[in-house]
Formats: sequence, C-alpha cells, structure tokens
Amino acid sequence: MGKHRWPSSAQRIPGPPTTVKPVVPVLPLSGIAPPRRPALLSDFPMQSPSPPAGTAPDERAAQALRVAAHFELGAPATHAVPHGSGHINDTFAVTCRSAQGHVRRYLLQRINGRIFRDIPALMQNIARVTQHARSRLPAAGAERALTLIPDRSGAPFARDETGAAWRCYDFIEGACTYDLLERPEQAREAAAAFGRFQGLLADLPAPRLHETIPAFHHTRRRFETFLEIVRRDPAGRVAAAQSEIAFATAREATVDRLLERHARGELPERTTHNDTKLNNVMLDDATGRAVCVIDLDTVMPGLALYDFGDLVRSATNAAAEDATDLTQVVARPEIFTALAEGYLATARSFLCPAEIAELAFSGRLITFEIGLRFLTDFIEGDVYFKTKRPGHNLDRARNQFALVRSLEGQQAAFQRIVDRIAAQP
Ligand code: ADP
Ligand code: GN1
Ligand code: MG
Repeated sequence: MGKHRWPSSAQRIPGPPTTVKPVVPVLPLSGIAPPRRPALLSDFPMQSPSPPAGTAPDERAAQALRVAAHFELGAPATHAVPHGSGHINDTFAVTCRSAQGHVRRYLLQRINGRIFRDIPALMQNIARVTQHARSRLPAAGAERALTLIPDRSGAPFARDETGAAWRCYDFIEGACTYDLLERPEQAREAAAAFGRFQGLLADLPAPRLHETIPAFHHTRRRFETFLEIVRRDPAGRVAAAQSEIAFATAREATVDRLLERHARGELPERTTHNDTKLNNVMLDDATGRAVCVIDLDTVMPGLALYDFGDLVRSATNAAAEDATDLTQVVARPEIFTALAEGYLATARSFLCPAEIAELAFSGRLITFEIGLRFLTDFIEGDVYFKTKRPGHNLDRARNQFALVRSLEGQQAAFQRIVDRIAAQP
C-alpha cells in the first residue's frame, strides 16, 4: 500500500497539532475476512531489540518510536510519549513531522497480550466495528469512529520482535477523556454517546463478534473465580483483605439477577461496548460534546445494562476510582440523573421495558463486579490491572465497595429517577 498524503490543511510547525483534520486511510479489510498476517517487525531492519517488560518509561517510548516506523504514517515519527491512564494497554502519543513541516499525531498501543489471547480475532472485531460505525455515523455530525492505521503491509496490527502486538489509530485532536467527571453535562454526553454506539451496532452484519475476553461480565463466574483465588491465596494476601472479602461474600445473592433474566429471555443479548468508563469516550475541548467512543477491545455480545452500569460506576463517584478517603466516595444523584437522561435519549427507542427497569440496579451490580475484580486481582498478586503502588488494587476495591454501599442506600431514589425519566414522552 502506498503512503497516504497529508491534506494541505495540515498544520505547519510551530503550533500545537490540535486542529489537524485527518485523512481516513482505507483499511484493506472487508466484512469478516481474516486479516492478513501482520508483518513481523523482524521483517524490517530494527536498530535495537525490544526492551523487556518493566523497562523505564523513556526506553518504552523509544521502543514506541521504533515500532511507529512500521505503520503507514505518511511521515517520520519524531516523538513518542506515554499517553492516557488506561489500566490495560501501553499507550503512546506519536508525533510525525513531514519534510514540509506538517505535524500530525497518532495513537500507538501495545496490546496487552496476557489479557487478549487472540489478537487477530480482537483486531478483526475492531476493524468490523469501526467500519460499521463509520458507515452509520452522519457524515456531517461532530461524532466520529476510531480510524485504524494499517501497518506497511496493510495489516491492522504489527508484532514486534518479542511477539507483542501493536496497533495504531488516528489521534483524536481537540478532545480529551476524563478520569473524574467535572460537570453533569459530561455525564449526559458520555451516556448519550454509549447509547448511540449500542444503537449503531444493532445492525452489525453477522456473524457475532468474537468474545475477546470470555464471560467478561458474567458476574457469577467472576464471583466463583474470586472464591477460588481466596481459597488458594496465591500471594498470601487474604489476611490483609478480610473485611473486603466479607463484604463481597455477603453480596453473593445479587450476582445472578441479570444473568437469570437473560436466561429467561427477558434481557436480550446485544452488541455492547462492555468497558464504558468515562475515560473511554472523548469529549470535545471546545463544545464538551462527545466526539468518539474509544477503547473497543471488549466490544462484543453483552447486555445493554453492562454499559449503563459501568457508566454509573465510573461517573457518579464523587472521588477518583482509587481515592483512599472513603468519606468522599458517594454516588451523586444529579450525575445519575444526567446519565439516565443521556442514555435514554439515545437508547430508549430500542431498549425493552425489562432493560429500563434494571437500569438503577445495573449500576450497583457493575460497581460490585469491578470492585470484586480489583479485590481478586489484589489477592492474586496484581496480575491483571496496572498498579502504581503496593496495595493499589485493594484501595480500588475498597473504593468501589464504598460506592456500592452508597448506591445501595440510594437504590429506591435512583429507581424513582429512572421511572420518572422513562415516563416522560
Ligand atoms: P486502555 O485499554 O489501556 O484503557 P485506551 O484505548 O482506553 O486503553 O487508551 C488509553 C487512553 O488513551 C484513553 O483513555 C484516552 O485518553 C487515550 N486515547 C485512546 N485512543 C485515543 C485516540 N484515538 N486519540 C486520542 N487519545 C486516545
Ligand atoms: C479496565 O481498559 P480500561 O482501563 O479502560 C478494564 C475494565 C474495568 C476498568 C476499571 C479490558 O478498563 O473492565 O472496568 O479497567 N478493562 C478490561 O477501571 O479489563
Ligand atoms: Mg480505556
């Protein structure tokens, strides 16, 4: 594939690369055709080998710069810096400068291969989802789909010499993500964007997407895994988490509710995002409007309620997800209201009454489920989520469980909020 040309409107240095309008390279993937074998970076001359895991940030950024050279970027990559605060992948912002001085950024990610075991299937999902979303989003609208940049062989990802898989997206400029909500309007926007996202995936052509992480939101299986890890106590940490273990164990009765309603045919399977935390949607810096739903690794079959539930978990919390002052951890009713209004504005047309009836409960359930996953990971020895300090996962679990308590205490009030909004014409 030849290099795509940059538009003449691309910005000239000096100046921040915030208003660059990207060209949309066409991926050589169509429908469900399996992707071509990604080029191994060892197919290309490399200046130096990949640094091992645990390498200093500068070294990792240097490696990102080397890997960037194998994607179809249109100009040499000159700069790479770690970017964002995701818990799963290694993410870098890569700057490219053309000979004419045009500047453009890309988002380069090393995909977490310990968590995502079938990367070709994962990337096939993402190629299908982004293509479909692009075809459904109004061309004139402000919202856009993520754009995958192929590697030089036309494949949707490349492997480095260690076997790690990397992918590249257009950088969404002039927008950013929020770990902690700043205004209720952001909640409304985020929820409306995820509702729209579910709606536009409703007619994704068959077949079903791959389950990139099997049983991802199967709360019963999450609970059984938790019990098993507690029983094995592989890192000797059970003693340090007694009260959290008791909190979780006491809530076993809640884990089956949505699964049972799904098994009875009352809650339909849909194509859902499954990781709808607030920092997985980009909001425009100037207008505050949702610009792009990102982090598509877990887009797969699921329940609509998983998405609404994770929005409640990540947006209503008045404190950060890992804040240790638990007196600050409360679910804010005005934010819950904004979420319900935003989500129902875009999803009401396809949701069934049983889904609407469980919206308030879903927040409590998913907050519990993610808290349980943080707790399980702490007990297992921090093998899944990235951590920045000892006890980080335990702090997160405590925080999420405090949020569960707050949601439990307001369950009736939140239910009334949903009922009121749903009753409006
Ligand atoms: P993770 O799975 O580790 O959470 P994400 O795909 O969510 O990784 O990316 C991490 C962060 O990088 C996001 O929260 C967002 O701030 C930023 N980001 C991701 N994709 C883009 C993009 N295409 N343009 C600009 N920023 C992005
Ligand atoms: C992870 O990838 P990221 O940081 O957006 C996790 C979610 C959790 C979330 C908790 C693939 O999301 O399931 O809810 O952390 N993603 C995966 O913050 O496990
Ligand atoms: Mg993310």
